[in-house]
Amino acid sequence: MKAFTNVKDLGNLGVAVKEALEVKQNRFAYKSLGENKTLLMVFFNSSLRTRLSTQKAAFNLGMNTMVLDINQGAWRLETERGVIMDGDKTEHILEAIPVMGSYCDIIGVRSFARFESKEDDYNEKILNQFIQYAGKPVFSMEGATTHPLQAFADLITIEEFKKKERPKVVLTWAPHPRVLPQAVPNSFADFMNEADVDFVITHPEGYELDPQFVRNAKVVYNQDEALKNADFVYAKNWSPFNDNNYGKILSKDTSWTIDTKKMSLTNTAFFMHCLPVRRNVIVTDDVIESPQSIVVQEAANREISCQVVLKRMLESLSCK
Ligand code: AN0
Ligand code: CP
Repeated sequence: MKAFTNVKDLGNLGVAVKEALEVKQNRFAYKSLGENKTLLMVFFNSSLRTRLSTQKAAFNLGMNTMVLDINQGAWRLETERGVIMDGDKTEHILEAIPVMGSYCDIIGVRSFARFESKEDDYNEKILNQFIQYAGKPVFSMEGATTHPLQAFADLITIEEFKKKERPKVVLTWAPHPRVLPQAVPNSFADFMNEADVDFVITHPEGYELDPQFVRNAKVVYNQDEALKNADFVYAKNWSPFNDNNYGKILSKDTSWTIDTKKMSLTNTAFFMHCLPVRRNVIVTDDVIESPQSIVVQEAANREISCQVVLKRMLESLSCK
C-alpha cells in the first residue's frame, strides 16, 4: 500500500476488517515489522485521537515516531507555487515535503479543508503534494475531503457491536457553531456504501454531500423518519458542499440535536460520533453517557484501523 486516502485503498473491505480483528486480538504480533522504520506525522491542524492512536499503532509495530506540528515551531510554509516569498512565509512546501520524506519511511498528514477554495480542497491540494513529492508512502490523518482512518475504525466498531447481519446505520447531520469540513461524513459514507449495512443519510436541505461519496445511499430529509428502526446512529456536523454555500453555515437548527426522544425512535440504537463532540449541541449529556453510547470504544478502534494501514505499508516496503 503506497497511499491511503479512501476506502478503495484497502482493497477487499471484508478482508481488511478481518485483519483488523486479528490485529486487535494480538497487537504485538508484528513487532519486528517496523524495526528501524520511522513514521513521521505532520499536523497542519489540532488532534487528540489521531495524534495518540497513530503513535500507539506505530509502537505496536516496533516503529519509531516523529511528530511535526506545522503551526508550532516549524517555519511558516508557503503552499502556492510562483509566489514571491517576501511576506511572512519562510519556507516552501515544495522543499519541505521531500526534506521531510528524507527522514522517514512512512508519512501521515493531517490537513483539513481550508474553505478558501472548494477546488483546492476537493483536489486535496496539500495531501496530494505529499503523495507526489515525499517519495514515501503517505496516509491521510484527515485530509480536506476524507478521514479514512476514522471511517475504518467506525466500520470495525459496527462489526463488533452489530446484533444482526445487516444493521440499519443512519448518518445524521447535527448543529454546530463553527464551519466544519465534510471529511468525516464523506469517508463514513464511502465505507458504509461498501459495507453490508442498510445505510441512510439524513440532513436539512442544502447539506447534500458530494455525490461521489453518497453514491446510491438513501437520503431522507426528515430526521425522525430516518431514525426509525436504526441500529446505529452516527451523528456529525458538516458544512454545505454545494458551490453557493461552501464554507458557510446554513442552519443551527437545534431540533436536529440527538436527545433521548430521538434515540427512542430507533431500535435501541448505539450512538456513535468520531469525537471531539460538543455536548448539548450535537448530542445531549444523557445520550452520550448512556450505555448505548460507544464513542469511547469507537475512538479506541482508531489504534486498530491505523495499525492495519501501517502494517500494510510496512509489508509493501519490505517487498521492495
Ligand atoms: C474536525 C472535523 O469535523 O473534521 C475533526 C473531526 C475528527 N472537527 C472539528 O474541527 C471540531
Ligand atoms: N476523531 C479524530 O480524528 O479526533 P482528533 O481530531 O482528536 O484526532
